[in-house]
Amino acid sequence: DPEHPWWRSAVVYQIYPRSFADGNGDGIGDLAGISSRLDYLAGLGVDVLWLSPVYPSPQDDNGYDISDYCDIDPVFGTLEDFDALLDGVHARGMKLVMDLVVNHTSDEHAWFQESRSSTDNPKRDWYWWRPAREGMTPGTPGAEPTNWGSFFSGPAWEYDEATGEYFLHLFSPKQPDLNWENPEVRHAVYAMMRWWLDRGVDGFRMDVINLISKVLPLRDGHVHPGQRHGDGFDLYAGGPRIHEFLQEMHREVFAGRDAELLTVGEMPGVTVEEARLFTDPDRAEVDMVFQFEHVSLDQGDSKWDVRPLDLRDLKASLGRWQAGLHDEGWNSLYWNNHDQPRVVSRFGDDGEHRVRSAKMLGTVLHLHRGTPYVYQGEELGMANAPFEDIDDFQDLESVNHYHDAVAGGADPEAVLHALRTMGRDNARTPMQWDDSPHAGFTTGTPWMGVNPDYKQVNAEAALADPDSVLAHYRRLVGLRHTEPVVAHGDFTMLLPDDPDVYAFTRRLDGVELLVLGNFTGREVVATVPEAAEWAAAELVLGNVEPAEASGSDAGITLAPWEARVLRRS
Ligand code: TEU
Ligand code: CA
Repeated sequence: DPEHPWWRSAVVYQIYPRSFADGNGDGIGDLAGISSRLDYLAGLGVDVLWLSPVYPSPQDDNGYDISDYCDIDPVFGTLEDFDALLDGVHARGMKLVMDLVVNHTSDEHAWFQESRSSTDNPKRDWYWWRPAREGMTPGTPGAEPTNWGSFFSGPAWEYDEATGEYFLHLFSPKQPDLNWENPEVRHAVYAMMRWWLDRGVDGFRMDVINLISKVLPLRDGHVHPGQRHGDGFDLYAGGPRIHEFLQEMHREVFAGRDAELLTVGEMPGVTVEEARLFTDPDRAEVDMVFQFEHVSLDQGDSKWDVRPLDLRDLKASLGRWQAGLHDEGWNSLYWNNHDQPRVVSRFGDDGEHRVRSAKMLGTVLHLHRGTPYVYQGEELGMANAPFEDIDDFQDLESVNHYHDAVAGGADPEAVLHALRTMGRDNARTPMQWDDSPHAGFTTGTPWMGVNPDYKQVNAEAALADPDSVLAHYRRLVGLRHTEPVVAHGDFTMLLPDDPDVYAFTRRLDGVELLVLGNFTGREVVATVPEAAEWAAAELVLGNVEPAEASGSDAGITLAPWEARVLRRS
């Protein structure tokens, strides 16, 4: 049914393979480990698994730097292990989506090795090579072709002595950007994508896919006060050919088989107006996008400028996305992924009310209109890690930022505070399976320390507890499958000015849901319209035993971090 594609009632589970399950005891998660945990995932009820990259890679950015698109990194296993995993996923009625990282390759990819070898190599133009700024000595500070900074600190250009030119890398110098202006590049990527689809995979999550079209000619960005680099964002995000490229990809790769597939484009900085275009089915680009607005509201000028969240901003943002894509296009819904801190620590309470607040956050997210994504461990209420000093961090983004900021005169303790709060490593501690050493993640030494809370917070304990966060997530996933109003109903935000309560209704064919979430550790009153009637309505799902007579005409009284889903028809 083209009006109701299958992914509108699906839930996706993201696996970060390095940190999920180690099958061979070398301390790093792998494909055999994932295969051994498929019953757990099927038990959660999710429809799709998305794997972060498992391709051969020097692992400079944990696999987001790919040196061979058509193989598996030995650290994760072999293509045979991959086929076995895919069979296991399909046998359980689930789908498997791969990460597609084609804004850049690794500098160790054969394409780049050729490209850098000489200025007249046939693959020279597959990447962005530029001479030094006019009048400047190549390789000296400030001689970069444009003034852009990279996402991972330092300039976005690396000088290559072999040919005396610079190459562009929006991320690390080991992640050179591919030149999508070159049709050979595009068709090589499409051929690779078809190769994976022919192998049986069910779609792609497309890494920073809105960065593939750059504004030509490449030029300097505005230098904001106090910034060392120019801001090139508007010059490389959502560039002039982005829709053309995605439509071409759709024609070349997905046409004829897209009904069974899932495509989701990761798009930093994308606006709701652009997202409508990207996800309008008639335009044949992608099914949905990952946007970043709601995970930027507790940040100032940069992600390291940490601010408290004002709940009204969160409601205004997500409410605008719900309204903006209500008739055309589709939302993806997420709190967490491998780049974000743990939501229970970020927007909830990872102390006394960890379980209850994790359930509240899951409830609010999963009752929105859109396709929810669960990031590994979120369903256990896993929290941020207690990192102490800089040696505890592994992610190049955090490590580079620390050294850069401290060299620039920042207070090391203040920088560490920001890393502990926003750092990507919070998401990357090993999955907590049980209370045995290293949480059952590995029999060896884990590549990254396990969160010491694993004795309490682990899958085995959660499976045995009907009141666990996991049991609650299983109910949320089930609700999307069984209640058409959850998948297909319309959405109305309530109480936009209330700083404490998240409230909205969903409606379809005479069925109406009211969803309430208390984002505080205090008892609060949700002053929704028709409160007394709603308080008496059927309780579909909650996270506390509701107090008797919790509703009056004045409102519904919510316990600390309470969530409630009420239904009337
Ligand atoms: O992330 C892109 C992105 O925009 C950010 O979330 C980024 O990770 C960074 O945190 C900016 O502060 C994608 C991947 O999800 C990420 O893991 C990769 O490092 C990045 O692209 C490069 O491939
Ligand atoms: Ca391993």
